[in-house]
Amino acid sequence: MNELELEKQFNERIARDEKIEPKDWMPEKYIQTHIRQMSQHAHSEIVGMLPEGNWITRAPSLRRKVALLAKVQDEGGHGLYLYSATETLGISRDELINQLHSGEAKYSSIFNYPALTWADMGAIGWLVDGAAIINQVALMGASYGPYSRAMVRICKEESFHQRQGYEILMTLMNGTPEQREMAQDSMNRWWLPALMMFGPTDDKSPNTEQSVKWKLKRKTNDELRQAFVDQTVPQAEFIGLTFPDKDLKWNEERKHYDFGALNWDEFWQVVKGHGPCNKQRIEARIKAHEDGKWVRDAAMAYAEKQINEELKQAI
Ligand code: BYC
Repeated sequence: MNELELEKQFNERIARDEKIEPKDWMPEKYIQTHIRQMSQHAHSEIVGMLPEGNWITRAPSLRRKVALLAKVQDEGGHGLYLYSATETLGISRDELINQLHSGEAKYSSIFNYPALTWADMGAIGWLVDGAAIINQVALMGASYGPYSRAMVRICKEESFHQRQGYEILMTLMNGTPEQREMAQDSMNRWWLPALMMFGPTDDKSPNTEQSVKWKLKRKTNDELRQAFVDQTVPQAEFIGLTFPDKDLKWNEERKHYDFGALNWDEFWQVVKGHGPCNKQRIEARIKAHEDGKWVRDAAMAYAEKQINEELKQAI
C-alpha cells in the first residue's frame, strides 16, 4: 500500500474514533506532534513537583504533610506514565530528558511562578490542577491509545489534588483575618497565570487546527479556558474569594462568564525562559538528574547481571 492510501485509511480510523496504537502506521507529522505535546505534558508534571515539593517540610500539620507528599508523588508518577507513553512513538527517555534540560522542549508556564506562602499550596491544587483536569478530561478522548489511557488514571488522581487544594483555601477562609488575607493574596497571584496555562488564544495557536483534526486536542484553548472560568467562579464565591479581574462578570446572553484580557507578553516571556523561576526550575531538574545517576547505573548493572544469569542457565 502506498503512503497516500495508508494516510487515507489512517484518517478514516480517526474519523471512526478508533484508537491508534504504537505499532499502527501513523503519518510522521502525527508522531512528531504527539511527541511534542506528550513530552511537554510529562515535563510539566515533573517540573510541577518543584513548587509544592518545597513546602512538604513546612506543611502546618501531619495531615497536610501526608496529603501534600502523596500529591507530589502522584505528579512524579504522571510524568513517568507520560514519558513511557511518549517512548512508544520511537523516542528515547534520554533524548526527552536532554530536550528538557537544554531548553529545547517546553513545559507549562505556570511552574515558573514562585510558591511563596502555604496558601499557594491551596491555590496550586485548586486552580492549577483544576485547570489541568479540564484539559485532561478532554484528552481522555484523544486518538493515540497510550496517551488517552494515561489520562484516565491521571484524571482520577488530579481530582483528589484539586479537592485537597480547595480544602486548604476553605480552611484559611474560615480562619483569622491574616489567614483570609493570605488566601486572597494567593488567589490574586495565581488566577491569571492559571488562565494562561491553556495556551494562546485560538487565533494565535498554530497547533490547534491540525491537533483538533487528529483528535490529539478535543477542545481548543479558548473553549477549555472558558469552561475553567465557568466552573471556578462559583467555587471561589462559595468560600468568599474575589478575582483580580474587574471585567469578570456573568454574560446572560452567552451563558458564560466574560473575563478581562490576559497579559500575553508576560506569557511569552515566561515560555521563552524569562519567568521568575525558569532558571531555578531547570537547574533543580538537572541537579536531580545528575544526583540520580548512581541509581540508574545500579539498575542497569543489576539488569545486566540478571540477563547474564539467565543466559548461563539457558546454556
Ligand atoms: N506553557 O499552538 P499552541 C499538571 C506553547 S501539569 C508553555 O496552542 P498546543 C500539574 C506550545 O507548546 C499539566 N508553553 O500549542 C503538575 C506551542 O509551542 P511549540 C500540564 C505553552 O500544544 C504538577 C506554542 O505555545 N498539562 O497538571 O496546541 C503539579 C503555541 O501554542 C503553553 C498539559 O501539558 C503553556 N501554558 O496547545 C500540579 C496538557 N501553552 O511546542 C499540576 C497537554 C502553549 O509549538 N498539553 N504553549 O514550540 C496541551 O493540551 C497543549 O499542549 C496546550 C498547548 C493546550 C498546553
